[in-house]
Amino acid sequence: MKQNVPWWKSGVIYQLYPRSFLDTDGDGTGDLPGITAKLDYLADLGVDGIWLSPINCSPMFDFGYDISDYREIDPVFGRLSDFQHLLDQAHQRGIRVILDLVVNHTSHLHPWFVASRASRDNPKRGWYIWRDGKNKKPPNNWLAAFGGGAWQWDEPTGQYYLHSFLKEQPDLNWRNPEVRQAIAEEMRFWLDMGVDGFRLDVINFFVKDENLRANPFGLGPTPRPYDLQKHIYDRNRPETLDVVRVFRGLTDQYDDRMMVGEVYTPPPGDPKLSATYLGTGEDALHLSFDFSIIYSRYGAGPFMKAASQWMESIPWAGWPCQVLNNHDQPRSLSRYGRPKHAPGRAKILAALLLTLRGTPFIYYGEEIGMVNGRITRRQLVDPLGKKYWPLHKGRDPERTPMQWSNAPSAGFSTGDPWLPVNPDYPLINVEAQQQDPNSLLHFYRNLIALRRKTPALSLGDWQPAAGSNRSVMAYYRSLGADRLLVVLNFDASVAGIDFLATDPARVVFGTHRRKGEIVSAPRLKLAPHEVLILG
Ligand code: TEU
Repeated sequence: MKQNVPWWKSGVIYQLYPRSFLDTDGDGTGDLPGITAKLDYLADLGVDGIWLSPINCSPMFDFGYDISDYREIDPVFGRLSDFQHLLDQAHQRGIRVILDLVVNHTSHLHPWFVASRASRDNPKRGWYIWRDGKNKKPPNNWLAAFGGGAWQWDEPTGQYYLHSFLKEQPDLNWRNPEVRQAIAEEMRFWLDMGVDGFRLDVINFFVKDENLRANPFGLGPTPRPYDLQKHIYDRNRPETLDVVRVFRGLTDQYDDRMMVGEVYTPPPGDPKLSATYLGTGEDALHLSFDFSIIYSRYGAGPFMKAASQWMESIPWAGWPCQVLNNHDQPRSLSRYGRPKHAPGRAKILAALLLTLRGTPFIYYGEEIGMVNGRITRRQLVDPLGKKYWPLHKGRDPERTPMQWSNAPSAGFSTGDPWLPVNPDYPLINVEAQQQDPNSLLHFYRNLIALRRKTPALSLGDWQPAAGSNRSVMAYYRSLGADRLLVVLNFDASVAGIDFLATDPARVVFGTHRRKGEIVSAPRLKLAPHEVLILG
C-alpha cells in the first residue's frame, strides 16, 4: 500500500524564507548556496520537501512577492545554476523542492506590465485590469490588502489599473486566455527542470467579478484596519476554480508534482472556502492552507474546534495540510505569549502539528522555538508595517534570520543582516539544541521519525476522543488494525482525562513517560504540557 502514497501526503514540508536562512556571500541576505549548505541539516530533521518563498527576479517592493521575471533567479539569491545545484542536491537527499508561484499579480516592472502600461492599444493592455474612472473617481470601491484603494491612476494613458496589494503589484487579468497560456508556460519551465511543485500565492484572488461590482463594507469578527471590506467581488470568485483545474491538468502531465494554495482569508479563517480549492479532492489543488488554527486562541477547546471544522470540510478524496506558522503571521510562540510557558507550549504545538491528519508545514526556526524579533519603527522594512504602524507592525518580526549558533549574527551572516537577528540567539540556536537531547529540535526530529515509521500517524483517519476536555485534547489516528491515541495537555497545570476500556495503553512516545510503559488507570493524570502517544 505504502508505495502508492504520494510524498506530499505522507511527508513533512519545511517552508524557508530564503532571505533569512543562511547568507554565504556576506551581503547580509540569505542565498541559494546557503540553502544547499543546510540540506544535511534538513535531511537530518527528516523533512520530505522544502518550499522556498519567492526567489525570482524582483524589485523587492514586497520582498519577492512582486516578480519581474518568472524564469530568472534574483541576483541577491544567486544564479540559475545555483538553483539547479540546489535542486539536484536536494533530490539526492530525497528532499523535494516547491517554488512560490506569485501570479495573482506581477511586479510593475515586469515587461508584460511595462508593455501593458505603454498605450491603450498595446497587445498586452488586456493582460492587466484597466478601467476608466467614474466622474474622476476610481472605477469602484475595492480596497487593497495593504491599505488604501485598489485602483491606481496612470496619467499617460488616462486609466486606472487594479492592484489587490501594493501599487507596485498590478493584478493580472485571469479572464484573458493569453495570460493563462503565458503562466502555464512559466510553470512548464520549472516543471521541466524538475521542480516538484508550487505554492500558489493568494490563489483565491485570481479571477475578479466580470462587472467589477462594488464590495459591501462590514467589519469581520476581528476587525483589522485593512480588512474593512467584505471582499465579495474581488476575491473567492467561483471561476478561479476553473484556473486551478487547468493547472492540475498541467501538473498531472508530470510525475509526483504537487500544488499547495494559499487561500488567504482574514481571521477567523474559512475552512470551507479553503477546501473548495481542493475540488473533488482529485481535480484541483493537492493541498490548500486553512488559517483557522493560526488565528485560533490557544487551548485544547479552540484547537479541537478549529481542527474538527477543517477535517470536516475536506472532500472525501482530498487531503488536509496543517500549519501553525508562516512568513505573514506572528510566530506561534509569540502569538501564544507567556514566555514562561514557552518551552512546554512549544512541544505541545509541535505534537499537534505533527500528529493531526494532514501534511504538516514547518516554518524555518519553528523547530528551535524561534519567537518574533523586536523591530523598531526605524528598522522596519515590510510595506505592510510601514503603512499601518503601530496598528500593524508589519511582518518583519517573523522573518528575522535563522539562529544557527551563538557566533556573531547567530551564524547567519558575516555581514550586516538585512533584518536584526533576535538577541535571544545565544540561548535559542540550532547548535545548542543539537547537543541537548531534550531540546525542541530533538523533539521535532523524533516525532518526524515516528511519523515516518508509523503509517497510522501520517496517513490514518482522525477521530476526536471522548475524553477530551477544556485542558486536554485527545484524538485517535487509525489505519487498518493500527490505532493510536494522541493526548495533549495544553495547560501549565496537572490535568486529567478519562479513558475507555478499549483505548490503546502502551506508551509509544511522550514527554513524561517511558516508551513501552503501560497506562491503565481509567482516569489518567497528565503532567503540565504533557504529550503522550499511546498505541
Ligand atoms: O499573502 C496574502 C495576504 O493577504 C497577507 O499578506 C496578508 O495581507 C497579511 O498577512 C496580513 O496579515 C501573500 C503572501 O504570503 C504575502 O507575503 C504577500 O505579501 C502577499 O500575498 C502578496 O503577494
